[in-house]
Amino acid sequence: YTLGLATTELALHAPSQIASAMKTRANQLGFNVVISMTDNLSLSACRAAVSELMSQRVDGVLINVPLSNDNAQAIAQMCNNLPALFLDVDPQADVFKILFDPHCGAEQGVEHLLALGHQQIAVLTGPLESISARLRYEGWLQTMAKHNVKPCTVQHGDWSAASGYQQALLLLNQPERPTAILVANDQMALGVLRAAHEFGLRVPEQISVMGYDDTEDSAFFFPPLTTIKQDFRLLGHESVNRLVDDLHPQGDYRRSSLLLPTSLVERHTTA
Ligand code: IPT
Repeated sequence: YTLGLATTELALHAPSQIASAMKTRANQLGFNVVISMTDNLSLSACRAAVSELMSQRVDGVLINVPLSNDNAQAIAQMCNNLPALFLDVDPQADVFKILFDPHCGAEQGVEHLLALGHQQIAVLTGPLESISARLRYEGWLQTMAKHNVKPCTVQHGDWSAASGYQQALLLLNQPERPTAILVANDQMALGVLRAAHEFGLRVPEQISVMGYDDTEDSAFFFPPLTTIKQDFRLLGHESVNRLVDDLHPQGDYRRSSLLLPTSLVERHTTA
């Protein structure tokens, strides 16, 4: 078999680690993976990536591109009889999917900071065109509201370390300084750590930073990053297994979607 992977920007750490984990699993099973990458978050870019895979006669597709419910439906329709597994959609989306529970991850981050006594919490979201960025943001707000807390500032980045740095500079320049920053991914948190350093703020003594992803390098940031782990190796393994099961369903096989848990990894950027 040949599997197709339509993915968002592979220069980002999470999508590249997911692609790597899929390749590893596919190789173990003796399958090939061909990759097509989108260069923006539009529906037409995703359509183009999927049709490029279809023209290479793949047997099934993995779709790691953020898609709203309507757009996921549109892509599922376009795939028609070709098995398609989605990795970046709403847990409610009515498609074949495997996802980390965004609500669980957002809740773990907020509750950790609240348990440490933080009340002045700033948030730095991912790009709001991304469904996962929106769901993490919503989860933060809901969990904070449950504890009668509101974010003291909200900024939006684009997942890159550069955007984390730039947005943190804006955030730290405001008169009311947060005691903690909730960041939607580890790469932006890397930029936040540099900004805090440039402001002469000690992490975690003067400001706490919470990441999201637990990509490979996060344990080597300075200080080592406290974050929410999404086990990308497991995601790669499970997604390939499930897509392959779907190619030639046997016995009483029924296609089943999966919601994976996230977990808090406490290192040294929160106190
Ligand atoms: C998501 C990552 O958490 C984030 O850091 C960013 O890389 C994003 O992907 C890119 O789309 S993980 C995804 C499976 C929701």
